[in-house]
Amino acid sequence: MLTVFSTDHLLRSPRTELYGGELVRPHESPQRAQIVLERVLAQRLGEVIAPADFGMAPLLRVHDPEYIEFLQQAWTDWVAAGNRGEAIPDCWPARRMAQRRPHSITGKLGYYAMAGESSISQGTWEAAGAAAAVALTAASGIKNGARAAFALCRPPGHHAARDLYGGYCFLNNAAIAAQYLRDGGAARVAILDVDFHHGNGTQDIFYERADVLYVSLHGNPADAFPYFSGYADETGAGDGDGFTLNLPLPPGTEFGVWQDALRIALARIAQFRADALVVSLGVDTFAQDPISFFRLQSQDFSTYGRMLGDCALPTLFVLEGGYAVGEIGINVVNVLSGFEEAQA
Ligand code: SP5
Ligand code: ZN
Repeated sequence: MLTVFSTDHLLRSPRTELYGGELVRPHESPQRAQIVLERVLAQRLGEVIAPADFGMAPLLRVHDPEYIEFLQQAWTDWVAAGNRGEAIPDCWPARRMAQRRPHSITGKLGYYAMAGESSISQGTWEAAGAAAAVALTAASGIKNGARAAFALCRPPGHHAARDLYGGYCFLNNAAIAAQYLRDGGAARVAILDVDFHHGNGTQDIFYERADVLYVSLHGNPADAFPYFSGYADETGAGDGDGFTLNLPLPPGTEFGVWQDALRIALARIAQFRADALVVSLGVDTFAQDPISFFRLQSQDFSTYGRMLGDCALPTLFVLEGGYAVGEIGINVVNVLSGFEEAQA
C-alpha cells in the first residue's frame, strides 16, 4: 500500500493544550506522525512518497473562503495584537448571541472554534495545508486505480467543518479527499469514521447530501467529546436524509460490541453501493488511549482491518486521532496490514 507523508507536519508544534483546567503539553504531538512513519517503514507496508501541490481549489470545495483566510492570518494577527501566549479563544457565540464575524482576532477565534483545546501556534496553517495535500495525493492514487492508499495526515481533520476548527483539527482532510474523489468521477463516496470521537466536521459538511454517506462509530456524545454532535437520531437532512449513520457506544466498550457496530456500518456502506471508501482512521479506540474510553487491543486493529479489506472497495485511509504514542504505529499499521491480508 502506498503511504503519503510530509515532514511539514513538524510545523504544527504548539506548546499548549487546554486540558483539565491546565495548559499541558499537547496530546496531538509531532511524535505521533514520526512513530507511525517508522512503523510503516519497519513493516515494509510499501512505498512512501511526499505530497504534490494541489493549490487552494480543492480546499475551497469544502471550506468557507473567509475561514481559510482566518486560518492563514490567525497567528500573525494574534501576535500583532500583542498577545504573548498561543492563540486560544475565550468567548463564543453561544445560544441567543449574534452569529457575526468580529474584527478582533480574539473574537474571530471564538467565532471559528468548536472547542478551546487546540491552541493556534506559528506554522499551524502551513502544517494543516500540507496534511490536506497528503490526503489529496493519496486520493489521486485511488482516482488513478490504486486499490488502497494511506494518507499519514497530521494535524487530523474530522472535527473541522466548513468554517470551524477544534478537536486538534483545522482542515478536514478526509472530507477534502472525499470531495476530490466525487469531482474526479466517483458517483458515490462512503466515509467510515472509526476514530473514537464523532467526526462532527465531516458529518456537517455532507449532512444534506445523498452522494457522500457518513457512517461513524464513536463514544456517546453524552459522555465524550465533541459532546454536541454524534447522537443516533442525527441521520441527515433534506436530500441527505438517511445518509448519515451514527453508532454511539458507551464507556468501557470492548471489541466484541464495537465489531457488532462495525458490521452494521459496513452493511449500510454495501447497501449504498459506494464507488470508493474513505476511512477516517483514528486509533484512539485503543484501551490505553489517555483521553478515550473504549477497550480495543492491538490485535483487534488487525481483525477489523481484515473486515475493511473484505469490503473489496477502493479505500483511502486518512489518519485522524490516537494518543497512546507508544502503540500508535503498531495499531495504525495493524489496520493497514489486516486490510492487505484480506486482499491476498
Ligand atoms: C482528532 C481527535 O481525536 N481529536 C480529539 C480531540 C479531543 N479534545 C478534547 C479532549 C477532552 C478529553 N477529556 C477527557 C477526560 C479524560 N479524563
Ligand atoms: Zn479522536
